[in-house]
Amino acid sequence: MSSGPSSDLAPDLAPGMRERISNRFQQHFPVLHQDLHHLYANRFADEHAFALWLMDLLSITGSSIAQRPASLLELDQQRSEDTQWFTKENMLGYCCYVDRFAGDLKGVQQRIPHLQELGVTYLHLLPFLKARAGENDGGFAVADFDAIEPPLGTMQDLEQTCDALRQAGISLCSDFILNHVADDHPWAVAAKNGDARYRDYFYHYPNRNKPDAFEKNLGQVFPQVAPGNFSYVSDMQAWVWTTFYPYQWDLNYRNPAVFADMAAALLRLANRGVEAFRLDSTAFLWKRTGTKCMNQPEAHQILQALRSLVDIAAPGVLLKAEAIVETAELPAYLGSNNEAQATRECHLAYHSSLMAASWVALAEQDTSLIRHVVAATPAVPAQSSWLTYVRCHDDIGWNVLRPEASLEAEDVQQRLARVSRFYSGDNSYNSSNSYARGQSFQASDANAVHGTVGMASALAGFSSAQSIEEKYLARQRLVLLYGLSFCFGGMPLIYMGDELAQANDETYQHIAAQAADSRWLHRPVWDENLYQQRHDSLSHTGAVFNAICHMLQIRKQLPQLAAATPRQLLTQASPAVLAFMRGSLEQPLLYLANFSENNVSIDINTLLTGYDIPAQAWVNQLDRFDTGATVTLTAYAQLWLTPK
Ligand code: OTU
Repeated sequence: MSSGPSSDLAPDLAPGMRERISNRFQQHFPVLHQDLHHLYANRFADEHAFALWLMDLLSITGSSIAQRPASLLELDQQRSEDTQWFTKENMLGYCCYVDRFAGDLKGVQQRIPHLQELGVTYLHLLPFLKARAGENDGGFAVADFDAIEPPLGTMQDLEQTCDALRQAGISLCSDFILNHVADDHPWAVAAKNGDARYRDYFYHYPNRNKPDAFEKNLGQVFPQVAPGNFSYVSDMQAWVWTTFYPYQWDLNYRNPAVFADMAAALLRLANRGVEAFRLDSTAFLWKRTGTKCMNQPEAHQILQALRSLVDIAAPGVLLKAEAIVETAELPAYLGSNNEAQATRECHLAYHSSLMAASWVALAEQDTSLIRHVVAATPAVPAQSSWLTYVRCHDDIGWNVLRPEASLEAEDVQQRLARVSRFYSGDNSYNSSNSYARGQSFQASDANAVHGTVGMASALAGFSSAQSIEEKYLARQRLVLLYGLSFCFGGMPLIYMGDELAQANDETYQHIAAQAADSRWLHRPVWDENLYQQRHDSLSHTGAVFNAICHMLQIRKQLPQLAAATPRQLLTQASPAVLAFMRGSLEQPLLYLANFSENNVSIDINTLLTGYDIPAQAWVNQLDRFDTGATVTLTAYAQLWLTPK
């Protein structure tokens, strides 16, 4: 399609570009059409009306391409030629709040050297778009998708920051909060003012009949501070669906205008230079009576339609699903390889079960539960990847592990509650003292299982450690969990402060807008003093920083650790040890990790029973020492073994 009516849309396109765009359109439009038809055709009077709406959406997409800066078109092209770019063994994420990390967006640019020292290639900046005035859930209540939260800078600063990061080989990831908007977003304001068009952007009910019917099956994200899923809004004279805080109004994706407006907002941000979007709360996008209103097929269709649009208009851009759901529900967010019906959805998805289970393994000094999680994790479709992590800005939610926990004899509730108590520093755990110094999140009693808050270092025992031995063990635990996130297969993400073993921040308790939400315990401000200590290997911080950087250096040289490389759980190890193989039988990498405080010996030949791998000598890539057939793992030690 080298000529035709669309020719004057983007007259300055580089040679070949028009054809490439046309190819993308031909490749992805059928899927887009199918998804949108399925979701929305019934909202229109007839097929013709639906087609007109779709044309509108395509024209927005076309203008988005026409307005896309040349450098980003170039990036799109590079990435279409190397679609595995984000799955490589050198990919490393870093996650932080703009203000807490660096003051503002300009400040982020000043911190590029730190990111480069770690080898970061992907920077997730927590919400920085203009947020609701007053309380706003750390920016997760967005008032304007086209403006930056004023203290953090301007749109121009965002563009410059994207640019500067790109020059440094780092992709900027922005949250895109697509499940809800703030109650002072213009759409919500219009709805409150009685504008029928915008009332239909939200779910609202004149009385409690429907809300009560829904509530029978719904969970609660913030049971203490925001119980229930509906809030009465007197201006609307209605109950509005608010899954999270009452000021976060769920968007009504049954309305095609919502989809179109949100897609357009995403494409505008992509044209500013944002290279990845963390799609917040994806599980909640579609509501259906009689269900938990999570993981509905239509939620996946919405994401697949967004993916098609991005593949057409900005194929260099990544979509990352944030769906904190049970292991079995996770893979669908990455699409499927199913021959009959392959689908493309998000490029990346958080592996929250793996994260939570790694903390359970530490607390229990036993890997039974995490083994179930690993066993339940299928290979991901081509060109997609897990996002592996140790901590993030949210609580560690234990409930996602219920299916795996129920495979074992102990009562699920008791077991997870015990873990939760352990991390809040309860000394009655296993008759030994708990080293952890976190807190329970949104739990009203000690036997409720919701989540745990606290910085990784506090949960791993730094804050309580007195002796050199205790400090050493705390470091080992933290490094153990990061090592797992580096080896599992996925893009690992460092949560700001963990690389410096930064402690909890108790000050939130005195800040009115934060006091009710203990997740602020683990959202500290960057600690310049610790940063200055990072090369002092005699300091706590220095030892952790050094260990993390060392693992990352080694990881980059091991193609077995790329996200797409196969993984086999090895079951013939002691209960305290998690073991899996990455790579091929010809070039395997064995990952062995001791989640207990005791020394454990492992016979490698026994471990490899059933695999066609010859008895041979192995080298631990972490220290370059050779090992014999029997290896001993000291407290919380890990080995990354390759054949000698
Ligand atoms: C997401 O979180 C964000 O990560 C939170 O920071 C926001 O508060 C929330 O959405 C609303 O925007 O379940 O899949 O249990 O894990 O709120 C969405 C607390 C979520 C978070 C939960 C979460």
